[in-house]
Amino acid sequence: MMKIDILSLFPEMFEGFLHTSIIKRAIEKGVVEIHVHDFREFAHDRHKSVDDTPYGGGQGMVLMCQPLLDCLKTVVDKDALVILMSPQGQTFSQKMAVDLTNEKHLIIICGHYEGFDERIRDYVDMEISIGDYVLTGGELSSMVITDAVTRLLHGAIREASHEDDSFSDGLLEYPQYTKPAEYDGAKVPEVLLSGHHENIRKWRLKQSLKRTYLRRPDLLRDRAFTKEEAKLMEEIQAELEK
Ligand code: 4GY
Repeated sequence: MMKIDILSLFPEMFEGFLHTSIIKRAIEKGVVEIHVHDFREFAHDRHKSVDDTPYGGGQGMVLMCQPLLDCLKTVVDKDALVILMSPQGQTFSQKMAVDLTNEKHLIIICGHYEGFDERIRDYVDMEISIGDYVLTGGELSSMVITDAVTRLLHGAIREASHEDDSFSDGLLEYPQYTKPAEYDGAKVPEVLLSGHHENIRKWRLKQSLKRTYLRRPDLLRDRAFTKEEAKLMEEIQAELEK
């Protein structure tokens, strides 16, 4: 059982997320325990302030240490990995999601509107960005991390159903089809109807390689190709030159 505590000024943003689909089921099954904490509750003044003007002047406000770190103290334990969501962190990846499944307890800090007092980082183990763009807050980012990690935990989804994911083997997924065998004149590739499992496996591997080569060549840059993959790559390049 993994525990995830999320510190946010907008706990209502998590309502739909925690009560839908695979995340809802993972919580019901006891695969993960997720709690959202409103750190505004730890503000001491009558306006419940969580931010203040920046020293040195300038636009906007800065999240202050006290409410956030007092809230953190109520959830932290010896097993906790404290994560700060920000565009200045390491870019999130499937590998990071897999690595995080080894943790017992994640604490994820979400800012909103403004930056963090730099001293908050003294209490943080890891800073993660979900990509090079700026959101209004870290809430969506924390849901991205929580979602990607939770679905990998044992019992969250059908075992081995994530071994075929794009990225799990460093390649994009092959094209998939379901009934009917012909829709509006567009046919399902013959090999998939053949029942010939070895031919299907090879076709899928080739499609994965081709799709990755065309859409995400960066993923192939330092890949150690198997003999079979190297041969398929030559076929793909020859076919594309025609
Ligand atoms: N990108 N990855 C991100 C983000 C919002 C101002 C600091 C991101 O993770 N978080 O854009 N966060 C900002 C808003 C305060 C967080």
